[in-house]
Amino acid sequence: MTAINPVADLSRDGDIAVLTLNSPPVNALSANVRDGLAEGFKQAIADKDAKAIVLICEGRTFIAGADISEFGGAMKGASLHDVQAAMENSPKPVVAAIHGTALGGGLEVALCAHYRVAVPSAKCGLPEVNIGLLPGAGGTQRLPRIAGVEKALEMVTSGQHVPAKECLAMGLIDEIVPEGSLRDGAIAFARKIVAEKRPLVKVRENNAKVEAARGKPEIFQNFRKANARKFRGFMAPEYNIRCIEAAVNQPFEEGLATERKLFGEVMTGPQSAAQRYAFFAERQCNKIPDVPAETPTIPVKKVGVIGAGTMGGGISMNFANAGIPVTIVEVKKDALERGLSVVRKNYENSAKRGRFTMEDVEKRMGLLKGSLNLEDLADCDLIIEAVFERMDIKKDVFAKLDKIAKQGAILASNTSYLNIDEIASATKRPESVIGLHFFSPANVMRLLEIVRGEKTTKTVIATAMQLAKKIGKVGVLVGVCPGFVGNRMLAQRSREAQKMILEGAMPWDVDRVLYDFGFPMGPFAMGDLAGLDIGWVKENSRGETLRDVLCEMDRRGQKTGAGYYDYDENRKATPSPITEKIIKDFMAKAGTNPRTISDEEILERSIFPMINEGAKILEEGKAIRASDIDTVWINGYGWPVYRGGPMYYADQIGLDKVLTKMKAYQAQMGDAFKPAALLEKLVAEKKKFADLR
Ligand code: T1G
Repeated sequence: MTAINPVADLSRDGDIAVLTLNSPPVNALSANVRDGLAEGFKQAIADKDAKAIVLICEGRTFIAGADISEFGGAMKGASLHDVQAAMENSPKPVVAAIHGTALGGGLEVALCAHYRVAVPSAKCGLPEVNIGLLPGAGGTQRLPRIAGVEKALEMVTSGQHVPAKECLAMGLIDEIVPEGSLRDGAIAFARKIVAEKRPLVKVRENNAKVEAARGKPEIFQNFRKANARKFRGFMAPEYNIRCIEAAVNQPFEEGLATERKLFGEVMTGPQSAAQRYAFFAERQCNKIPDVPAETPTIPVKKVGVIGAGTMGGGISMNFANAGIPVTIVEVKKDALERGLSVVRKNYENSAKRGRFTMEDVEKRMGLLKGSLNLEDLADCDLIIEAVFERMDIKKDVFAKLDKIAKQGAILASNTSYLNIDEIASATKRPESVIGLHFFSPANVMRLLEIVRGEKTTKTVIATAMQLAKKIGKVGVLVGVCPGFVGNRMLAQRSREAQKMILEGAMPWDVDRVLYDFGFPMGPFAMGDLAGLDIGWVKENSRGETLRDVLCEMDRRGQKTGAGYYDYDENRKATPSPITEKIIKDFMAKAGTNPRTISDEEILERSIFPMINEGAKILEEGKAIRASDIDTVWINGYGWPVYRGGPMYYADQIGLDKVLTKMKAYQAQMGDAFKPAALLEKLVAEKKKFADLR
């Protein structure tokens, strides 16, 4: 075996050369890896006793893409394009051996091999769109030549990881080899194609599938139309589509040039910078300064959930999806049965959409057991309470759990803003109490705010963070304060939204500005969706607020066909003259003369107080870093990922601008806009939130 460089070595198995990469954590195409590939292929091709070459990787995965951490800096080392050319023009067969996830540049390298084999658990994808890019090493030109235009469009704009079986069916890989025997399987395959004198297949020369789509612009028009809502505001999906169009309408080399030009545009644009920031921000959340990575964790083999309502059911689904059995406890039989039937319906809907089979539904439902007795949770490793958002009820539940749960069990509350320390005080084991704040719908939203109490142990925290990843959530560790991070900042935006519609803006003005900013919907449309009567008690309602009046009129949101908006039978919203009149009556009663509020003011008053609250959260140590706050808002509240998150956005527009505006609004509207000390400090020091470590 010859060590080519620290991350690549070349060996021979009989007449087959084997070029092996080993560059943890994911064999990303760093300068070292590209150098190792360039030199490795040069030597393997020059080796006259080697009849074919296998490219394989050690560690968890085949090459998972370009090294994103290199972007933005000067590229060193061999060019990826030269490596690909060497592979494609090799006079002897090159076989890519895939395990884990061959993604981005990794798949683009594999597409320059003459053949590809993979183990059954392997997946392939071109997920550059998720970081605001497009496959910049020929992927948009080669993939449609193998998979066809429609499949290529779907893959490059969704970033999906396609399982090996499907890759085989579409011709993306040529053979599936036994799990755990990738090296032997790839070498045997290489030997076979040498013995059979199979051709040196160059993907770039397969034009049949792209020519079949030539003169059919409707393929692209229909695709754009069908995905307009999903792609709204993003640059990268459209740029990916244009590259696939180039593969259809231009010869290969010209298509490659188009891809290179468009890649340069997205790479240097603001959206990709924000999305690459968000990619690393999400992974930073796992790094907790006082909880080392090697902190021991508690095995969670059985989970208990108290409450089978919307949240309890959704929470339970997360664990069933990960193969972890759940016992769901309710107080009343009909509530339990209703809850379980909602879960079943959710699963069956997913099966109808082809996300999984009916067999999967039964497997998941088989992991969910209903019960009317808390005592049935005695052997659970983790118990999550998802009952009414009232401290007295939660403390009562935790006091009971303290007597029932086994020693060492983790007791978690799904509270969205209540004090975890106070809840923990109802038990004799505060060290085992933690907050697990799921976001509705709990089986869909990726964010999980993990709330550490004063006495929560590092083991419990480390277990919660690990479990978040296992159930496909983005776990962000936050501190105890009303609303933790997300809802505490949301309260700032909600307050200003409610004030602005009593100063002259209408709900649909505020919603439009935030929708155009990139949120999926504004606060009023969100209120109608969730229901305006959450926490509203009819008996106590005095018609003193707009929400009271709307609820008293049974205008409780989409579910009653009217809320802030009027809804038609398809739940299409239109601004309501009834709401407008109620607002005007409120203003008349208050003696307020309506004024025109500019879109700029609506946006600033919605977002700047949130940023300011984020600064206070950092001052108080309720979030570890600014990028954690951004991760909360992107994954829990629909902040447009191409704007990086509220704190990143503030850094981009300039903290001095935020401070100046906050002071101006404070002078006009009072101390709700009083700048946080940290904001003042950073501006004085000409620093950004990103400079905080
Ligand atoms: N570059 C650099 N570091 C990366 C990386 C990458 N491409 N992918 C992962 N990491 C780091 C990550 O930061 C973390 O580091 C560790 O690896 C484990 O990641 C030319 C231009 C591969 C599915 O977009 O989707 O190719 O926190 O926690 O959950 O056309 O990582 O441990 O220090 O996510 O098992 C295209 C991105 C790049 C793939 C593994 N490729 N990565 O998931 O582990 S652009 C991607 C992922 C490109 C070409 C274009 C996932 C994963 P640390 P992890 P995981």
